[in-house]
Amino acid sequence: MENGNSVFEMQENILQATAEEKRRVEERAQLRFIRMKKQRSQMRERLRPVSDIRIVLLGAKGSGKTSALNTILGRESIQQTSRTAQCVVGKGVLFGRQVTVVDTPGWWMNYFCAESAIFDQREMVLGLSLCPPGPHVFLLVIRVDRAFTETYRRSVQEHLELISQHIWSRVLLLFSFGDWLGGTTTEQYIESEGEPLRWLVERCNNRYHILNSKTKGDEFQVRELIGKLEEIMMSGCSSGRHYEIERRVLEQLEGKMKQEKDRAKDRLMRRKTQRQMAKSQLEKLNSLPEMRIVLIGGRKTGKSSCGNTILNQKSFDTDVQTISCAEKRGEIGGKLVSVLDTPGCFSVTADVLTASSAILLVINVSSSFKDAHREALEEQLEAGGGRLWRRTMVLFSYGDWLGDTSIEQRIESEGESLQRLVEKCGNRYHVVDNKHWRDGAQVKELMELVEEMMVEERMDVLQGGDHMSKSVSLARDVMTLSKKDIKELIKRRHQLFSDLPESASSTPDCTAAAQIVTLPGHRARRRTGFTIVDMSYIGSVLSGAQGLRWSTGNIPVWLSAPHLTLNSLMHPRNQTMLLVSSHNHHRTLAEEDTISVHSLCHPVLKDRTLRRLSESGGLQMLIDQWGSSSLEELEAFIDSYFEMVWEETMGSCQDAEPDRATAELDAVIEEAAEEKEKEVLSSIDRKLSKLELLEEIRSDLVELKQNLESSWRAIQELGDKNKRSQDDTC
Ligand SMILES: Nc1nc2c(ncn2[C@@H]2O[C@H](COP(=O)(O)OP(=O)(O)OP(=O)(O)O)[C@@H](O)[C@H]2O)c(=O)[nH]1
Ligand SMILES: [Mg+2]
Repeated sequence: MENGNSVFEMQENILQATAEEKRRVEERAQLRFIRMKKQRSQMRERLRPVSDIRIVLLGAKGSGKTSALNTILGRESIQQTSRTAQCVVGKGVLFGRQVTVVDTPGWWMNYFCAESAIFDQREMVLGLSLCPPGPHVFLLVIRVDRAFTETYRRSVQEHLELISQHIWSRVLLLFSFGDWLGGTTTEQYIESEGEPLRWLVERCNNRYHILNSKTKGDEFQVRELIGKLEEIMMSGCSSGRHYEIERRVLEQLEGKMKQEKDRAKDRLMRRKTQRQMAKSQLEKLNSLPEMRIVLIGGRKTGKSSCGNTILNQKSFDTDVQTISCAEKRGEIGGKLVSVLDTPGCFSVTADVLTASSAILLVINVSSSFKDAHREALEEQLEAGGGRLWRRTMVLFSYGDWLGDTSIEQRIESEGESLQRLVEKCGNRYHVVDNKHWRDGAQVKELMELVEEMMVEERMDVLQGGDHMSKSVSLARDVMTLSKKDIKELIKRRHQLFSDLPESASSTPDCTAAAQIVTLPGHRARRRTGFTIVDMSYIGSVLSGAQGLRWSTGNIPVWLSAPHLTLNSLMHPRNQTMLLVSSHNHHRTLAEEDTISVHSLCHPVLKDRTLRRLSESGGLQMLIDQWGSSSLEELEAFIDSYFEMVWEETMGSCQDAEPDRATAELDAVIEEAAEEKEKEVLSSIDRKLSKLELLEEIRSDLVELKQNLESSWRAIQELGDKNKRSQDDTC
């Protein structure tokens, strides 16, 4: 055994190389020290008494700027609870000089300018205006306990040059956490740290100072620093003058800031009003017994951390990159909440969503947000068909970054990309600080916001609105109705399907109570679909045995007022509040009995035509008509057909979902489920066989298309050849 005595022996050559490097560092450190002393003595010759020194502190986040301010001004250093997000100014009299120190917000040490938030970039520049008419010196604070990498070097250079490319003649490097060095001299540290730091020291013309903010009352280090600052003030081009930011630039920045503040106020007001409206809607519904949250976002935006904060436990791993979806559950304020964490850039597809799924787009508030970020998020969300925005809100992570600034200020300053995204989410947003993940108040508010967000969809479902949301969320909404309402709803739901042909064929009868209002076309389109309530049917149910028929005939109608419940609907007073779409009314009546692609794509006829189609098995007839239909019609037909399958399947599942209901509700739902079970299963079988047929036709069409394309190419080639030979002959 080479190392038989079990003592670790270093290889001789490594030892020699290390000793050699140490000797070289020592040599260079001595040379640097001598150079520094020489430069200082030259500058001291020009010293004149100074009565006023204005300083701006610059540096990455956590570099020790605020501690440096306190040490310089001889203040008690208190443990910082929040980040310095806006510039702070401190003043004091030191050794007979009036000293002003401006503390500025730092940037992430591994971020280049393009990655830093606009607000932070601008705040750093605006710091100069807090020590009018301008600073004499900039102190660039660098921690000595962190490796100084090339990335950090570039990040420092880019951020400082935001102020001016000529800033360097006024910069002094202030090494913080000086106690870390122990017996090592500053020069030895500089020489051993590597090329990026040496580059920076040279850029600052070999000006540096070490500060130990842990030693209280060490006046010597501050006196020495003030001396060095005065030397800079007298040196080279500055010779006593201060740096002044261009007045025009300053005015522009301040003007922009003011506009943003005003817009931020408006946004906040708008959000408050929206929330009030949603809350008043929510009062008419019971609170959701459970909730599902899907976290979506780019890489390293804090999705998993947000999941942990929401569930108030370390459910998701934040030390490693998330590479697959994971769902965890917990209870928040008596509500069952499940959170789905997803990998960065995960695309939301329908299969990961359930009825009460809310989507939170996680955005790191400490980073810049550009068009590319917005487009990526939009792509992620629209992978599922693009209908998810109404149940989506923005969740800003890194709330601790905001310090004493508001999220609205950030949204307004970051630019159009972020504003557009927030608007797409209906101006719904929230901030969480995952560093203080035990703070329950932030989660409580988030839960409220999510519930408010879902209210619109739930109301739509109850009133027969958006067909997609209805199919996935009716089950939960049923739970929030009173028991009487539930019975009524299930009864009517069944009746609605069986009774429809009868009500459709009956002669409409005008009553004075009904007032018909026409909806604009675009709203009508949005509202049509499988969940349209046939009011002629509801009218007859509500009016009892006498069989009151509403003047709507067989035209589907929906409720105008979101607050209407089934009970209120029964009240005669509300009959005047029913809306009806007369969209293509004449055509509806003329075509009501025809099963055609056209009638399927017709917003009003689609519902009933589909039902007839599924009953009659007349799919083949329709397929035969495709040739004469437009592509849009064909697409609409396929969409409709799938929706129908989904709707009927989900509808029956909802009826059969017993575990979250009360005993009475269980009984009602079970009864309904049994009734429907066989019918639904056989209906699914029938639909599956039709889907198979569709698939076959699709592959036939693909083949046909390919054949046509190759024939077309061949014809073109032939034509070209003929033309060429004709040309040759000429
Ligand atoms: N200071 C602070 N750090 C945070 C916050 N949120 C997340 N972090 C940190 O950011 C890093 C990344 O957080 P993750 O939650 O793993 O981010 P992710 O989006 O899940 O990352 P991927 O799954 O890899 O895409 C971790 O080191 C977190 O501690 C926050 O609000 N404040
Ligand atoms: Mg993760």
